[in-house]
Amino acid sequence: MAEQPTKTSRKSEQGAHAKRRDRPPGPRFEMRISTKYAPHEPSEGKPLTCTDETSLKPDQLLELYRYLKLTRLVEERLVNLYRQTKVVGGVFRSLGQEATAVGTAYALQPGDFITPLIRDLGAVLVKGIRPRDIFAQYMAKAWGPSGGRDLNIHFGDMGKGFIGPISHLGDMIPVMTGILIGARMQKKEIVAVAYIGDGGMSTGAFHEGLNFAAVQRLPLLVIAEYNHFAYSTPTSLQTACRDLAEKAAGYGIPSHIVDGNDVVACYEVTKHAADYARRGGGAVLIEAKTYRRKGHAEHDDQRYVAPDEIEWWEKHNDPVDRFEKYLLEKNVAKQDKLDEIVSEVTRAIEEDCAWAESSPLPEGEKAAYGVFDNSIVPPAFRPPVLEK
Ligand SMILES: Cc1ncc(C[n+]2csc(CCOP(=O)(O)OP(=O)(O)O)c2C)c(N)n1
Ligand SMILES: [Mg+2]
Repeated sequence: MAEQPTKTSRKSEQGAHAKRRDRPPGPRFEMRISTKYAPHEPSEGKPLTCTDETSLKPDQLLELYRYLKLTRLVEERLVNLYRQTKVVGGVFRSLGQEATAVGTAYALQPGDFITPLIRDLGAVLVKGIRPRDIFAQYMAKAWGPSGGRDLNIHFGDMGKGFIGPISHLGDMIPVMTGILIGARMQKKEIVAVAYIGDGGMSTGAFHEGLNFAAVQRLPLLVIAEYNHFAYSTPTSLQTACRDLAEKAAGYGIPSHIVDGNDVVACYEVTKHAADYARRGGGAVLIEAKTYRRKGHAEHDDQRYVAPDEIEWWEKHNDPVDRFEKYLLEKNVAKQDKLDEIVSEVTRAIEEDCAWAESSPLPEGEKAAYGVFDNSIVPPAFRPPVLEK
């Protein structure tokens, strides 16, 4: 007959289980929100610039400036194309929040992965996608990255670490979690960044994905863009939290609040979080405080926005103006150097746009190919009986 466990041995067994359940060790509840790079009021009425504390070298700062201008000017060109009815679908601007996408993506290593959303064109450009691909994609041209099958930033480039997003908000969080599990199995040390809006954070997929990443201690950085709106819904009607960063406590992961209009702060905070994640610390939530100065897309007349609000942000808290002031005040460059960068960017955009405009539209029947793996699923054509 098997020996009955004594009271003491049952107790020690429970102790072992309890120990295993007690992961990770540490205090029971700790709100780990770093506000080192959070927005602050301008001192003595001085205009805002960028954070002083940076490890970036002058060449890198100028490269950041180039990406900021590139993002803004590519989008301006897209608006022109839209007004000429050359764009298929909508144009989604990141006007006023370019520093978030550019600064965060610039902190990554070439092998790291991102999945952007519609306000993150800057991150796509930092990852090495050329403006010509963006123009051709928005115009649904045959030479575009999806060959006219999809629009705007709905394409990807695995080689460059750019996972194309699908429209369903929140769903890319579990996808990036899967990418990181795959990388871990292949013993690849990469970090992945998933961008999400204040609206997208209210989805079930966001919660499930981030919870799993946290439990698995995966190096996932979630950049939560607090830009005050989801379509016309203000963030105050989206969440009862004051700061999106508070949500990290529910997953047991650290979070940061960063001034999303300070490109240097966005870089620094992401660099710090990426180092932590790469060292095995696990997932991090970074909330970038910013403001969406255009409507959801070009068709949106923003009638729901309070009077003068957009003008206030344009005049007092524009990320490009702030960084220009910073570069000039810190003597990183003189005005003529900045003008030279803008001329070069403008020239590149003209060339790339002309190339994209010269592309043909795709042939209709080709759209049936390359949607599924055609070695498994044959392309679907309309049965002749329906043609009549
Ligand atoms: C699950 C899901 N619900 C609704 C939509 C429709 N939709 C597309 S963008 C958008 C607003 C998103 O707001 P936010 O997440 O704050 O991002 P922002 O546009 O401000 O960058 C909505 C509701 C969607 N694509 N997916
Ligand atoms: Mg939003």
